[in-house]
Amino acid sequence: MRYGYFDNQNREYIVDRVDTPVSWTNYIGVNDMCAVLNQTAGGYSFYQSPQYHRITRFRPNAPMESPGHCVYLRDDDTGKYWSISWQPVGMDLNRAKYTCRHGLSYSKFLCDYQKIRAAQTILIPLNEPVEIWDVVLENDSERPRRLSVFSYLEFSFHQIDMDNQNFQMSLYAAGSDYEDGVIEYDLHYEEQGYQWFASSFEPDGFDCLRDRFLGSYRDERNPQAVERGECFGSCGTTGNHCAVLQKKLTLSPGEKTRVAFFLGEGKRAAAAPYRKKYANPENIDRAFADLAKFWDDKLTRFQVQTPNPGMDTSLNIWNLYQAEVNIMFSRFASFIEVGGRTGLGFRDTSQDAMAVPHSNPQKCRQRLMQLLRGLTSEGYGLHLFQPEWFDPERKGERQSFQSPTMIPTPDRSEIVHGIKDACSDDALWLVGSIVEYIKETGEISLLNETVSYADGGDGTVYEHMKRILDFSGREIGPDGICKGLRADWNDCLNLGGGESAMVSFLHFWALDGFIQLSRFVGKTQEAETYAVMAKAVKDACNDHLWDGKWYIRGITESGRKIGTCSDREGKVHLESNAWAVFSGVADGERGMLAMDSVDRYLYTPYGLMLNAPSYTKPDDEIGFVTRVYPGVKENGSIFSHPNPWAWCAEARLGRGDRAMKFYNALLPYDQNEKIEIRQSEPYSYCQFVMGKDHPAFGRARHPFMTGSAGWAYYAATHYLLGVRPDFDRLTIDPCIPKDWAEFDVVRAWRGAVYEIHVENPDHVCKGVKRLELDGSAVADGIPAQQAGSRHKVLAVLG
Ligand code: IFM
Repeated sequence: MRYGYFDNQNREYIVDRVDTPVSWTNYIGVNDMCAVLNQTAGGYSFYQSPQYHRITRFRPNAPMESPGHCVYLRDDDTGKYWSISWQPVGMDLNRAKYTCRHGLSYSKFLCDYQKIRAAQTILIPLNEPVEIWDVVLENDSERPRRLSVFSYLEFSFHQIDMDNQNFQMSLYAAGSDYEDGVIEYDLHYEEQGYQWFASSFEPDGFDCLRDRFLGSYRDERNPQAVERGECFGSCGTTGNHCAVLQKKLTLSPGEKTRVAFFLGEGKRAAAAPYRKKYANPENIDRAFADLAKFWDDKLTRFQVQTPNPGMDTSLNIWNLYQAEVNIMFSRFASFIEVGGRTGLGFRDTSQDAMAVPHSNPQKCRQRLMQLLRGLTSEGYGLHLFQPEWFDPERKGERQSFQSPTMIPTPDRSEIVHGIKDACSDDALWLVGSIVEYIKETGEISLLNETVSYADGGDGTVYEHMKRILDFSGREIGPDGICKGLRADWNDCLNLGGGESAMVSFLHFWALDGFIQLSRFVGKTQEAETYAVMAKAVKDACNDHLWDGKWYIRGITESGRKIGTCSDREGKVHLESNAWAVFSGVADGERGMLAMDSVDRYLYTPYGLMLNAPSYTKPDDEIGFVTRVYPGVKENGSIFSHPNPWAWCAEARLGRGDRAMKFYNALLPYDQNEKIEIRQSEPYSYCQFVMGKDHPAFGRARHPFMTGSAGWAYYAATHYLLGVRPDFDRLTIDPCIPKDWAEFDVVRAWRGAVYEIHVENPDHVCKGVKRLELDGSAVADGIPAQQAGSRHKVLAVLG
C-alpha cells in the first residue's frame, strides 16, 4: 500500500492519500522564522528558538498535530464549510480530493471539493521573517459561487514552559487587537513579544480571541464563526488568541482568484512593507523561485545517476535536504522534540557538520566554532549547551530572543560539572568533523584560530583537537580501552568506569584523521607523537576486544564483557563491529568475520538492528538499554544512525554487494509501496525502525531529526560512490555492486566542477585501474583545479 509518490522533476513528495498512518513532516523556513508542518498543515512556527520564541501553539503528544495553519472555505449559499488542508474539518475522503505536496522548504495543500479547486502554499522567503499562505481558489462549477475564506492559527505564549503549565500569569498577560486589517498579538511581559497577522486584502471580518471564534464546546473542526459565516470581531487582553481574517468573495464560473495571508514578527507597523510587497502575487512567485534556487545551488553540488533509482532520489534530493535541515535546526524542533530543550547536542551536531560542508560550509563552520567553545579545557565536550552562552559577540548579554523570564547566561560553575557529566564519545566526533571541513574547503588557517574553552582560557583549534585526543588517551580503563563514562554514542549504554569498545575505535579514527592532517600541515612532531598513541589504542583493541567471530561492545566496571558469543542477550552489537572495521583497527580476516557476524545476526529487510537478541532483563551495570522494551530504540531496534557505519565498513572491505544490500534495506524510498508497515514518511530517514523482537517489526518512528540523515549521505557519497575530498585531491574510490556497469556523479569541489564517469567493465566491486582527468591519466586522485573551471573525470574499475 502507498500514500503517495516522488515527483523528482519538481523535487516534491506528493501525498495523494492524506490520511497517512502518522504525521508526515516537512520543514518550512531556512533562517530565523521556521515552521514544522505535517501533510494536513498541522504544526507550529517559531522565531529563532522553538523553546523560547514559539509563535504558534502546538498541543504536544495529542492524537493529531494540532492546531495547524489552516484556511477554511465556506459556501455562503449552502453553509457547507471545509478546510483546504483536509484537517481540521476533515471531510470524507471519498467525497473530497485532498493532496499535499511537500517540497523543499515549502508545502502545498490542494483540495477539490464542492466544485471549488483550492490550493494553499505555505512558505517563508529566504531572508524575511514572514510566513506566507498563498491561497488560490477556482470556481469549477457552472454557477457563480459566494464564498467566505477564513484564516486560522492559534498564538502561543512563546516560551514552551509557559505555554504548557501554570497559566496564572501567561493567560492574563496576552492580548490582541485589530486595526487597519492587521492583527497584533502581544505577550505583555516580553519586551519583544509581538507578532502580527495580515492579508493581501481588506478583511470583511476578524477574530483574535480563540474561544470566541471557536465557540463553547467546539474546536477547530467546527468553529462557530465559520459555521455561521460571520466573524465576531473579537479581540482584547487576557485569554488565548488566534488570527482569523475573513474575506467574502464571489467567483463566476471558471473564475480564479488569489489571496494571501502573512504571519510576521514584531508590532503592527512591521506588517506594512510585507503586506505591500506580497499583496503583489508576482513577489510571492519570486520568493518561491528564490527558495528553489537556494536549494538548487546546494543540491547541484553533488548529483548522481546510478542504476539505483532510490539512491538517486535520495542523494539528489531528500537525503541532503534532511541532512541540511538537521544542521540548520540543530535537532530540537519536531513533533517529538517539541522545543522543550534546545541548544546543541555535542555529539549530534559534530556529526551533522560532517555531512554537508560541501553544500553549507558557512553553517558547518559556525557549528564547529560553537562546538569548540563548548569544549572544556580538559578535552571533553558539554553534552548539551546553548551556543549563546559562549558567543563572544553576546558576552554578558541575554539571548536575542530576549524576555525578562528568560534565564540569562549561567555562571561557568553552573555549566561545567566535571567529568561526571561527560560522555566518552562527544568530542571525538568533532575532530573528525574538523578534518572533513578542511578536506572540503581547504581552509587550513582554521587550525590557528584562537577559541575559548567552556571553563575558561583559550587555545587554537589545533590545540583543542589535541586536548580531545588526550582526554580519550587519559580516560582509559584497566585494559587500555576508553572508559564508557555517562554514556558513549549509545545514550543507554551507561558503563561509567567500565570500558567502551566503540569509543576506542572512534578514538583511533579521530587519531588517524588528526595524524594525516598534522602531516599535511607539516606538524611532523605532533604526527609522530599521536601515531604512538594510535598504535597503543589499536593494540589494546585487538588484544582485549576480539571475541573470535566479532568484537565485543564493552566491559562493565566489574570486568564483565558485553557482546560475547556466550551472551544470550546483547550477543552481537552493531556499533563496535562497524567501527572496528571502518576505523581501520580490524585488519584483514577479523574485519571480514566481524562484518559477517553483523550480517548474520543483525540484518533484517529494514536495516541492521543495533544489537541482538534484545535485552529482556534489567542490568544496571550495562545501563538503561536493558530497561527499554525489546526491539525498540537502543534495545535491538533498527537504529538508523549506525547503519551507515556498516556501509562504510563494508566499503572498506571492498564488498560492494553487501554494502548496497545494507544501504537498500534502510532506504526509506524503497518502502514507499509497503508503507503500511513503515508508517512514517518514505522521504526521510527515521531515528529507528522497530526490530525483530517487537511485534511492530518494521514500523519507523522519529523522522527528520536524526543523525542518520548526515551519516547516510556521508557514507553513500564518500564510501559507496567513493567520491571524497582529501586535503589536496579528490579521491575516487567507489565500492559498488558487481552488477553496476557504470554511474555518473557531478561534484563541485573548491570552486571547480567535476563530471565523473565511472565504468565497471570487469564487474568488480572496488578498485580503480585507470583514472583520467580531461583525457590524461592521473595517478592518485584528482588534484584541485582552478576555481570556476569544469572537468571530465573517468574512472575505470577493474
Ligand atoms: O547518539 C544518541 C544521540 O545523541 C541522541 N539520540 C539517540 C542516539 C543513540 O543513543
